Amino acid sequence: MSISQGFRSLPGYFEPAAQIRLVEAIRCVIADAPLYVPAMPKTGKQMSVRMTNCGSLGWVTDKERGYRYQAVHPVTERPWPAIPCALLDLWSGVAGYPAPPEACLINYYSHAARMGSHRDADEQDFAAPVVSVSLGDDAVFHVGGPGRNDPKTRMTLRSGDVVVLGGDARLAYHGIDKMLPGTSSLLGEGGRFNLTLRRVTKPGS
Ligand code: MD3
Ligand code: FE
Repeated sequence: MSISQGFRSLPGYFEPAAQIRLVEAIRCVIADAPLYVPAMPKTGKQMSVRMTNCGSLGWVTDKERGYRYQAVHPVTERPWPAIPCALLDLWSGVAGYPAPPEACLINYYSHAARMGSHRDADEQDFAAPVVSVSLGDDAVFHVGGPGRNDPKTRMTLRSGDVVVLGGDARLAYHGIDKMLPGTSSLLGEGGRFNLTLRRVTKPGS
């Protein structure tokens, strides 16, 4: 089965100046809602990616309560900051969905970080796509199909790239195999931010 129907890649969607403005907005979010160390459900094994969110809901995970969306930061217990306007505009432009995103998950990858193959299935509304923005160093990404063992395609995600995951691709397995250090000068500290915009609830529910 092909995921190509719902997988839309928009390489270089954000030009360099727009990437710089987006990073500034993300740093403002992180000043209010610091990156924290997520842990796997049950085992408590720490993930190598650091996370935070903006929006009315944020995706979090810890040993005791597992994967979920919640309205407050797990450490500060404050509401998440608002989603920056540039990201709401992005959603309006590419999502093809009649309601705004509720969550923007911010993942930070150091050079050693990766993300194992998984599906994004904690949302109530799979009719809405996931919209992803990459900022900073390149990363090798894989996407397969709805089954864990379906054949995978690998590609490089670069700074400024946007990917829209809808249709068949919405529930495809995917992950980040490795970082390619030193491939971008956008972030002084190196590494990579990935932003994923998501609709969590069905509009009007
Ligand atoms: C394909 N993030 O946060 S973004 C995640 O680069 C996540 O941080 C990765 O997977 C990252 O859940 C990949 C691209 C992406 C996002 C969602 C998808 C690809 C996807 C959902 C279905 C299929
Ligand atoms: Fe994912």
